[in-house]
Amino acid sequence: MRVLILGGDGFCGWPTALHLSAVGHEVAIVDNLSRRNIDNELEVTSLTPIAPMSTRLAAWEAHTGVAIPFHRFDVATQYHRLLGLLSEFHPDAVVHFAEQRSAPYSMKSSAHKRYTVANNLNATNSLLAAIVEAGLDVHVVHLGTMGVYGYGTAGMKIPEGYLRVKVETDDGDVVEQEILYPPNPGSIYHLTKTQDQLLFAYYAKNDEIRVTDLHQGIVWGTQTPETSLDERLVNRFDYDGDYGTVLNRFLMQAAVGHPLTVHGTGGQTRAFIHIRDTVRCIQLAIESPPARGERVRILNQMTETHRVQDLAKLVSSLTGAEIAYVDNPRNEAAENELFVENRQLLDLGLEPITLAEGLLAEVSDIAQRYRDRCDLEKIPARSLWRAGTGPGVAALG
Ligand code: NAD
Ligand code: USQ
Repeated sequence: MRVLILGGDGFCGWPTALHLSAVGHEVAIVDNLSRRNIDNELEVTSLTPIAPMSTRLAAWEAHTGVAIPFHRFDVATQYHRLLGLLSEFHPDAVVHFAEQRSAPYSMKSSAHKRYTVANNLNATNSLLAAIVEAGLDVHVVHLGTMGVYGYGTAGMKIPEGYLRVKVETDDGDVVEQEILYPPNPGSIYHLTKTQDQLLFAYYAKNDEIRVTDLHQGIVWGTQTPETSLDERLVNRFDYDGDYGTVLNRFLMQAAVGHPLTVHGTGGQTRAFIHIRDTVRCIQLAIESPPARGERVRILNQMTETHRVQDLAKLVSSLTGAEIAYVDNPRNEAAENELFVENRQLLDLGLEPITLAEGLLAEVSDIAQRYRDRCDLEKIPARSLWRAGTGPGVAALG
């Protein structure tokens, strides 16, 4: 298949591009390098030394003989570049990662809120409008988030996208329907993902665009077999207070001797998936597309749920790291249960990598190896969900 990867320089996009290329798909990448520019803005770098794009691509070609074309432009604002590329490359599938993905970054200021909304919604709408204008039958595979559901349940498993409801009509009959699970975002970033869902539902209904929306949990780990081939192919590892996600942060903190920064009581339960399973899930999704005219296919892309305090205790037991319970900078439930349905990807053949198998290798291979590149100043999470709250300002509530 011909596969266009939007956001193919990022943490999930780069290993996905290499994996799909390795299994024989014809891959091209689009990225505006905004993530690298945000590193400049935040004055931080990936813990792993990521190579410039041309070096990455040359290394891949040297190892495999396969060239991956790279197009540097902004999917949200350079509509005609996108339209031209779609018409010329004629992809069977487009994998859409090209969004601002950090919740703390999206909450830093009104400018960051506006950027995140404009970038994410325009990227998604431009892609869908361009597919319609180009007259193509393309399968769009989008990376959504578990956070569209919120993280609470009424004691049931969170279903894969749609909730079966019974409604009483005016004449007393009971009608059963499936509706999009009620959105309940916890940040401006997560809000954009709930709005993406409506764009997909509309274009699937009106234009019969085939869409798979992968509601992904928190990705942990760094390397895949392809990115491990050569240091020039190494994947990025974000550890800073804005882009670092919780488990990778704990692994890095343990490696540099920093206490593990548990927000609040650590009673928050979240869904997780290893990066090697991410790339495999995307392959499974593009290789089993929905039919034209089918409603948006929604899959929960996660393999395990864990409570933040349990993750901290696990990393501490493996490494001897101290645990620090810090005031939570976010406005989120202090405690929640989380049960998630993920049958569809398992039925397609996913064999999950568990935390138990992968954690120690990650600590020694990546966090220890690159620990000297860590800037300790960048570890605290300083982005506040509400002005006048958070670390050093409010007591835990
Ligand atoms: P990332 O920031 O590392 O990668 C996103 C890439 O898209 C970057 O290279 C960036 O430069 C590019 N990009 C952003 N806006 C663009 C635009 N307008 N035009 C062109 N390129 C643009 O993020 P990631 O961790 O790889 O996440 C990829 C996707 O997966 C995101 O949509 C994110 O919401 C989703 N996701 C990520 C995680 C996670 O834990 N990392 C979990 C669930 C879902
Ligand atoms: N947390 C800590 N300590 C830290 C960092 C985070 O306790 O040092 C807590 C947070 O308060 C939160 C939880 O860990 O309760 C998860 O935070 P996170 O930064 O790991 O994840 P999140 O902000 O939810 O975002 C990440 C990705 C996002 C993706 C989402 C999937 O950045 O792109 O959509 O995970 S999910 O969480 O399932 O919605």
